Amino acid sequence: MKRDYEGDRLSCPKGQLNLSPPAAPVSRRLILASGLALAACGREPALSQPIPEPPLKSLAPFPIGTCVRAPDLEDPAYAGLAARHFSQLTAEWEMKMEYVVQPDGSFRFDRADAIAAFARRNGQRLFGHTLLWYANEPEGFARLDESRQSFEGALRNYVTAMVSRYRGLASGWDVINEPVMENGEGLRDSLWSRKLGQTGQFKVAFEAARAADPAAVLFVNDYHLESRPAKLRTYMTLIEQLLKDGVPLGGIGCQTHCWSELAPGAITATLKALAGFGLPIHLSEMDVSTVQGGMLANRAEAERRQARLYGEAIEAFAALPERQQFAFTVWGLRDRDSWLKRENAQDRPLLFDDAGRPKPTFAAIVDALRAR
Ligand code: 9MR
Repeated sequence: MKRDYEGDRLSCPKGQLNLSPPAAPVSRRLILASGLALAACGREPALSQPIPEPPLKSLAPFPIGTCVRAPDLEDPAYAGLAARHFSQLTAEWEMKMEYVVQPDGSFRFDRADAIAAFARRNGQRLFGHTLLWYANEPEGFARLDESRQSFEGALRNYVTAMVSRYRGLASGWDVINEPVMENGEGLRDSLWSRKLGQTGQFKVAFEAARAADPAAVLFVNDYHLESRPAKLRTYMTLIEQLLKDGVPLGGIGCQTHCWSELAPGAITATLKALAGFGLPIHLSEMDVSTVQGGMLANRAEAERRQARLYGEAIEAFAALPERQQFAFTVWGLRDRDSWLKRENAQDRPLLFDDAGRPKPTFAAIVDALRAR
């Protein structure tokens, strides 16, 4: 169905807010092992036909996701990896306000729609990321300096537009992203908290999302929970408070951006602690930097530890009660696609190398999935 979204804006030209909801929604080890097995029965694979690695999604009993960027889906190699291995897609940045909200207050959905269409074609779930984020304070909102009521109305309108547009395809949404301060000593100050109050911002965003799609699981999501105890404590206190306030929080995100030197066991302990609330858990953005933490001098060791961390994360996730296994998501496909590689070209944080070949991290995941 073709829809016209020209009318979706933060506010109408007279400065009055458009509060009406929009229209209805629209291993390496493994490869060697298989080769040896075939050789043993006298049927060696021809060199020109490498044994394909198994699709991760066929091995995982829970949804397994990655983030993607719309223009990259035009590249057959990238699209092939995304479709073959993953059963859930998160937009890396094209469903954020920074892309969607234009300076004049209008919304653009072209790239999010392209990702949604790709997911639909490939029988994948879409995960919505992210509605309210301290790092996104678009001009269109910042200029709304009228009464609190109009700011709140504009935020409700935005959340309603986003969530209802992908209703039925998006299994869940990060409603609040990264609410906890870097040092873990409290909640972040942002445009949203200043205008609506710490509690008010959560209430508005969650309630609008719930009304727009009662079936979507609504998440709070944060990072460095496994490496900063203060951050985990504050995050858990916030979750407790949201539940006490009756906010329709339905799931807990644990981004899991980490580095090779992270202590073994930290990811497991964090997931266990978060699972104590009984809500679904999304391990939502995993990558393991091989350069952060100073291991650059010993790349081989960094990569061994990195593979072990991926394996540990899968084991810990698979050990959660089944009803709490929302999804396990890695933050990108090939190393060269990673935001970390843009920060340090030497980094190799993901499951596939620059050429799209599976790495030992991939094998570690396969092994952990098979060992369940
Ligand atoms: O990986 C994302 C990068 O490409 C974007 O430029 C950036 C800003 O939108 O966001 C990155 O993704 C972040 C995610 O949305 C929230 N958690 C941290 C991720 C890495 O910075």
